[in-house]
Amino acid sequence: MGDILKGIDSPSDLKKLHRDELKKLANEIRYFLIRNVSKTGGHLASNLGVVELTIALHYVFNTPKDKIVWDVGHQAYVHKILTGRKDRFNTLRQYKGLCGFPKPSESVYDAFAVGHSSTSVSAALGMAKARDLNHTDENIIAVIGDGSISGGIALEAINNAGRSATNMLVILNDNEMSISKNVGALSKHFSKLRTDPSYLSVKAGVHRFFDNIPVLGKPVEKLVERFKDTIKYFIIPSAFFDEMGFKYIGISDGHNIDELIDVLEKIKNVSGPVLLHVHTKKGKGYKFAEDRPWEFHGVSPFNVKTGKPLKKSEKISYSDFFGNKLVEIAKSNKDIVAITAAMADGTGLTEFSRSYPKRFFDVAISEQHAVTFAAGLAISGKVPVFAVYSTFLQRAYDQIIHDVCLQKLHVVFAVDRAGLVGSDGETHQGVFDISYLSGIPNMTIMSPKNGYELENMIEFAINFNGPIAVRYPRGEALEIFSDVDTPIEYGKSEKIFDGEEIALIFEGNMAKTAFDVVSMLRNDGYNPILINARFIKPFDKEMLFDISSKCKYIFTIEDGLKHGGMGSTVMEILSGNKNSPLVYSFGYDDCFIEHGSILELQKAYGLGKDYIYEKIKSIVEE
Ligand SMILES: Cc1ncc(C[n+]2csc(CCOP(=O)(O)OP(=O)(O)O)c2C)c(N)n1
Repeated sequence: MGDILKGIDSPSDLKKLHRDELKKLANEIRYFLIRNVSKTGGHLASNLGVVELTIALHYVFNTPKDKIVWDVGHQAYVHKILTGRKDRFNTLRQYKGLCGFPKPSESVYDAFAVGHSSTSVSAALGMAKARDLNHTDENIIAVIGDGSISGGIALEAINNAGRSATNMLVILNDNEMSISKNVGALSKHFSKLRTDPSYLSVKAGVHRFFDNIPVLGKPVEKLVERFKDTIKYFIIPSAFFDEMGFKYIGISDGHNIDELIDVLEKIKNVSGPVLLHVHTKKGKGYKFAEDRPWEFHGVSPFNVKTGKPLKKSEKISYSDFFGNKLVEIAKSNKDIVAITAAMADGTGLTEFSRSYPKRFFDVAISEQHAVTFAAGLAISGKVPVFAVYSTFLQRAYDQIIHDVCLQKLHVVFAVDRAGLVGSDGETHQGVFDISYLSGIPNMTIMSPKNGYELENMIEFAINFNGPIAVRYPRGEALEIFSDVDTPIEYGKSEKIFDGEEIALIFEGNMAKTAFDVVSMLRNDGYNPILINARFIKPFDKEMLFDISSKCKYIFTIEDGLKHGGMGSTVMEILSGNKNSPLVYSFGYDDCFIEHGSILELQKAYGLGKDYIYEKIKSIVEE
């Protein structure tokens, strides 16, 4: 750790440094970030891009009294390092270690819990309104990226904030990137602001800006002159933000600490909503991340010298199985269109986007829009496939109900990262989708036991007619039961082993665990039936009534919440049935699940195979 960084245990230590030392500190932080993230994995490129901005914010503002609300929060590592957590930084994203996102229960410096995008302006406006009602005087700052600002909720908040007289600062961290290159009209507007000389009317801009600032008053001209002297700085109009009621100020060089500190000092006391547009480089200071920022957005442990991952898996991920199959089917079925909300790489759609650019839509971070857009495509005869992570689809709940399911439209939801995802933690664990999708009329939900079954399910979903979701987990696809390949029939499960007395019904990703538990029970002389549910909705009632007549015990195992999950469905179907077997469901309790490795978390939260085996034995032998 560098000498200056060693001495920083809180922002008050930072404030004692001279400006020259801040630049050295920025270098030390970059070195520290690269070294640590190369071991723990995490979000590297976005953090390298905000080193100077974060230093300047903590230098100028008084946190934790002043509140910094990070959008998404994946770029808050530097903030964590400066706010007393550098010594635990080697535990980042590990079980019981530091969370990879801001978390108020971890530190008073984390003003708001986050992990999903586009919430910062709303939360900051709420805090600002509460401050006004409380007659206190803290500053409220939202830091939002050019990717996240296109999310519907962010635009709703800007619309609301821009017409209130509330003091708040929104910093637009414009690095021209979402995870991949940013897309959309707003992104184009930002690029125009950065590059179009006709927008750079410095003098007029300076006058316009300060003429509008009540607290600064006179002598405006003198101030303007000083301002221009101290900062090499353009003040240019943004039609969009101006019209939305913000005092827009930009564009500031996000890697020039002096400039950032000067501008933040100046606008700190400006009244009303202000937007500061900062231009940064994603991956700044680490060549590999600057060259390929999308690869260093979220990384697994890597070799610092080569930029290459330490472990390269030979196995194919579920996302790849999905993406490859879709490319193949789309060759003959020209109605297939694919949609992503800024996650083409993560969801396995990159090849599709190259093969069928006209049938591929990156709609930017806008999951709600993506679903209703898909509904529009479906009602017009196309077969839209929306590939989306389980937790990000939560954003679009009403769109799924109101725009897709109500009209029984054929939209395919490829629900990636379903089940535990591990180190991203609470905000990203995909444990809710079975519960939130099951309760919607007309929705079908499937879950594959391995990569090959995922391919068959995608084909089935494409040829289906109606809303249909296929949920599958993060990472390498299971290969288990690859020799068991019965054709998929609507609403039918697949019997893997016949047996007696005990039945285990698993969903998708729990195939391996269920198989291991069955093997352990067999060693004890039991002969359990093993069922692959395949369809979580509609659930296979015929199979259920059949095994109910043969078994004394039915155990369900799912990578999701118990509440409203597959086990609940089984109990509901059997409720009121005389002589029903004892039903016990394995899944997650009613709680949020922290970060850690998937195996650690499964063990800690009741889905480890040993726990399941012991529990089954204790019930059966009672
Ligand atoms: C609702 C939601 N959708 C998708 C994501 C996944 N995601 C995390 S960061 C990110 C890109 C954000 O881009 P930007 O705001 O410009 O920040 P940058 O990483 O470029 O600093 C995306 C798509 C998310 N966190 N939340």
